[in-house]
Amino acid sequence: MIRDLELTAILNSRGEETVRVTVVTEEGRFSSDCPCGKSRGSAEPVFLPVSRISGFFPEFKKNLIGFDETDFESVDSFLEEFGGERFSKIGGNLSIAVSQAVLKAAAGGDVYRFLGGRRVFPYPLGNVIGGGVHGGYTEIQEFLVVPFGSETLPEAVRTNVEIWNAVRTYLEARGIPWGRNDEGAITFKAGYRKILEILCSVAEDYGAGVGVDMAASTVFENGEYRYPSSGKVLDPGEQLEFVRDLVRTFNLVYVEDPFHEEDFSSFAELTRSVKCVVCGDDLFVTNPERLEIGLNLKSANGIILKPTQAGTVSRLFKTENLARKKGMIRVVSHRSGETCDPFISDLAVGTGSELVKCGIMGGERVSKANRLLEIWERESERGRVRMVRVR
Ligand code: 2PG
Ligand code: MG
Repeated sequence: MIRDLELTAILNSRGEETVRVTVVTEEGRFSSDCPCGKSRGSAEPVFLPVSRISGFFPEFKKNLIGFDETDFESVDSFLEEFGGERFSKIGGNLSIAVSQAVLKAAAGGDVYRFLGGRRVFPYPLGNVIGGGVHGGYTEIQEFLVVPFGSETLPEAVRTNVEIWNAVRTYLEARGIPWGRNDEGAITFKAGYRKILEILCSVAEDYGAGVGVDMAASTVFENGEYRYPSSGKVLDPGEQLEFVRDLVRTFNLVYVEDPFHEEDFSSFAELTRSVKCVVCGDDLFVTNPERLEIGLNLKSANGIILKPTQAGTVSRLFKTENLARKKGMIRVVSHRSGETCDPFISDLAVGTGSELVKCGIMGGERVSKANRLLEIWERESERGRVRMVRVR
């Protein structure tokens, strides 16, 4: 039974205030944190300032005391109903922190086991070079790698780190100044073509595939896609050509949010015409109703799953179930403003998802990789484990 809930105002990796919720039951104390995104879909839950949440939390928590934590779905139903439209009454940030902490309490320990996962592991989709609203010199937000050549999780994690270091070494050897952005991705002054040339040649040495998150809603203004760093202004048709050309020229294996979040039909045209994962993030915002629209229009073959977009874990599972039944590539994902809570690693293994987007460098990113390594270690001792088959 839930005996008490505690709220702590903590900081995320950008130094912004966020919430940690601790659920107290007879079995112990179970905490979870809420991360925060910068390239947010407009249909995402509303986040409330932590100071406001602190004000109503003492009254709010009375509603949850007495719930059976093992029936986490009932807690989630309460949060969804009481939270109102897009969780605007209680804050999607409070809601997901409560929901995750209750799931941890229900599991009584290992969330991935509670969810039934233990045999297949996701490939870590690693952000090597960055830009866009996360910081950098190009409008494309993330230049990613998938270590498909690796047969074990430890090898895959190591490969991503080696690729990140190889890019750093390349830049240092040429005296090119570089930095790190919100997600620990490398930033340096270069256009997207040069970046892709460098990353593709490094990735090839490691048998890894290359992808991008274009977070295209962030460059969309008055019906056009704007790329000030190269002076490009593209209408939707030209954007489609631009993305298609990128996929073909650089043999990309993964493209996330190549179009504005309401443009389901350009997504569908791209998905029809290229052979790679076309993934919807701001497009679907882990929302089952938006996924239904995308499935009817055949807009994408991949979907980002972010707890913060769903507002409760049950709502995420609803979207995830639908995506799995339809054979989509499921990508459990971190946010740019993260904490060290490795919850998404359990979620990725627990749901048997194909990919987990969790970054490569920085304590808040490494915490996810370390949890995956811990699960791998334990489960491989118990029997056969393998990387999920993606291609
Ligand atoms: C994304 C995410 C994570 P943010 O767009 O996929 O990489 O960014 O958390 O800023 O929305
Ligand atoms: Mg994205």
